[in-house]
Amino acid sequence: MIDDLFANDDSILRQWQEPLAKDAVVLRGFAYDEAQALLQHITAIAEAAPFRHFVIPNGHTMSIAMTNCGTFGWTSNEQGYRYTETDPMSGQAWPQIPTIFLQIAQQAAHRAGFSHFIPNACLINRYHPGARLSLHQDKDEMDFSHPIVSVSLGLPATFLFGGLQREQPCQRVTLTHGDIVVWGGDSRLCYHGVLPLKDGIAPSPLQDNVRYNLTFRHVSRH
Ligand code: MD3
Ligand code: FE
Repeated sequence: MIDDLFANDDSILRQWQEPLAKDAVVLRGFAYDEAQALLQHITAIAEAAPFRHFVIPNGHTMSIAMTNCGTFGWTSNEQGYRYTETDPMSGQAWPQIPTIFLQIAQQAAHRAGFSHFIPNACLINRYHPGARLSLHQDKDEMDFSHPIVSVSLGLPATFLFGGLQREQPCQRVTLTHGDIVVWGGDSRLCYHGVLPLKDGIAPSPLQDNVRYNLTFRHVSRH
């Protein structure tokens, strides 16, 4: 009997939830089975819209590399940050969000209690060892009623999750291959960041010391 119940699918044993704060939850292992397909799509997206290191308004160049898919893509230069409908490198529209990306984002949002999440932007961050993301808020989407769904792939990272003010203390959360985090409601404008990536050997089929993070967003037309 027990054997029958678990014969064909033990994903229930590899997936659990960790509440982080009000309206924020880690869905451990939730994208693990789809990880290879997601990585193949990232490779294809990067062929059309290559990863690049943006310059930010203080003149520094980001240590993480980024690209996007969706109607809107996040971009930066010395003038400021903004979402654009075309890749400034090519002048072309960003690649479409693959169906499997949309399905995973929607399903994760649903599990976290956000029932009608339809992202129109997917920012893809690439971290090599030493790359980091300093403490910030995500405010460029304009409408904060939609959650953000994040998918981690490859090497693990230490994620910092703070409060609504920069000075508030941060929780440290390790995000590993296949983990999803959903942030909405009261957590949507919390400060957050990523510590410098430690060196390591990423899981197969990533033959590289790399971490990818997908963030699904709903951007309102400005
Ligand atoms: C908490 N990326 O792209 S994802 C970003 O791992 C970003 O690459 C990080 O922060 C990364 O903006 C963290 C998790 C995340 C994303 C958005 C949030 C956490 C968030 C918005 C509000 C609160
Ligand atoms: Fe962020």
